[in-house]
Amino acid sequence: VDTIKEKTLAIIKPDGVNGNYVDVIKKTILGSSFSITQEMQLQLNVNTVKSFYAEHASKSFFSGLVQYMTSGPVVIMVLEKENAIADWRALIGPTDANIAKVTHPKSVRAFCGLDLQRNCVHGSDSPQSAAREISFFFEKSSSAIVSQHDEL
Ligand code: DGI
Repeated sequence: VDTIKEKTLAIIKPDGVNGNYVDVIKKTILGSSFSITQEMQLQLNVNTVKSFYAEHASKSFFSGLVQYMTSGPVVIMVLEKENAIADWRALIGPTDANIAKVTHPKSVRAFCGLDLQRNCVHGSDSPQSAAREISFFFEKSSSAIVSQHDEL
């Protein structure tokens, strides 16, 4: 039986990389039947984070979010499996890591996240976001953005 594979974008945020969670998160990903089809480690710059999170530009937490996401290297991956978008969101748990620890203790944000802002990982929230976010980082036509970084 053919299954229809789907792709989503995952980011291990600076607190995850800094806390040495990259290997355990990748093990969790691979142990949950995802394949990692693309991966790179980058130091994001301010303009890239502002563009990536443009939908939140008017929010009170935006400047903190930009500061946080540029505070150290991130690992950006494309994950693939059937139902990848919803399954990765379920695996990472609620946005606020402190809530995740209570309501979803086995989630990724529960074991490696610190709080609402420093929640360790990102996952695309819809097919539209996944398509946009994957091309944002990985399409050749978007290399103008990625080439502003020092790829590590
Ligand atoms: O899709 P999510 O990452 O779960 O959440 P989102 O798209 O609503 O928000 C993007 C990121 O912005 C989120 O991972 C953490 C941060 N954020 C969201 N809401 C708040 C927030 N940070 C702070 N400090 N306060 C918020 O209310």
